[in-house]
Amino acid sequence: MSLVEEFVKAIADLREKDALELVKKLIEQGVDLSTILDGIRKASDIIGRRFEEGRYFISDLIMAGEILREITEILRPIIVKEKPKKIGTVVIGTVQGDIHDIGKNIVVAVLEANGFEVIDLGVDVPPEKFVEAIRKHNPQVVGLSCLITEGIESMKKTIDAIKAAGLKEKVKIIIGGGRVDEGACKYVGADAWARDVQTGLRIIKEWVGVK
Ligand code: B12
Repeated sequence: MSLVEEFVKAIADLREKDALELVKKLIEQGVDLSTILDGIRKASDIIGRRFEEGRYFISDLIMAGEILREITEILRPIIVKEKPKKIGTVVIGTVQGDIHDIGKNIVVAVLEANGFEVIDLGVDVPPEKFVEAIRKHNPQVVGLSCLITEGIESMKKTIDAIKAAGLKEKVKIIIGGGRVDEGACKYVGADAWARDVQTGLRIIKEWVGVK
């Protein structure tokens, strides 16, 4: 089994100590961030499946959340190496009804590391908060995160509120997280969607005119 596979298994089996040691080893060995993030995604999917099958309970999801949060903290220094020149502003948040934030926090760190000023509105963010933040911070891009099915409806309500406030022409909107796809993107009226941070970063950079 490769070190990455061991890492995926340790997270999926909720072996906290092993998972944290393995992520440190992966960093030491120079394994790139996208490979590590891909491993985290695979492990999350296994955990999610075990939860759906009734093999894991809510307490296990909480444990998984804690392990993933600690891993993100260990990864932070390799994401944020130095302060780059500012290339744009992004308002981001997890939509109303959804409290998942580990993936969003990774997106925030990666955007900041690439020169974006990020206004992070947190979790369970109502549509009017997004509208208020767009008026206040004048971003080029708005990012909506959602991991649960109900979140799709919240994304639609958020984008409808942005349109109703007459602000849609001023911003590009990207949706992200495990539940999004092309269909969801069309349904909610977003400009783009991404299920991983690298794709999201590429799209957002294109929007602000940076390669
Ligand atoms: C950990 C976890 C939790 C933790 C979250 C802790 C936290 N602070 O976030 C806790 C215990 C709180 C939790 C609660 C619940 N959870 Co939960 N949870 C998970 C789990 C196992 C991992 C999520 C995670 O952090 N993954 C790791 C990160 C790094 O990945 P990510 O979030 O996908 O982010 C990446 C990309 O998606 C992308 N991205 C994310 N956001 C954005 C935004 C933009 C703009 C862009 C560009 C990209 C982007 O970039 C990130 C990095 O690459 C998932 C399983 C899964 N497959 O996702 C279930 C899962 C999301 N949870 C689920 C459920 C059902 C729940 C609960 C309803 C359980 C319950 N009965 O109470 C509650 C929901 C509460 C609520 N109202 O939100 C379901 C959702 C199913 C569905 N279809 O709706 C899942 C899929 C598990 C499953 N298969 O059943 N959960």
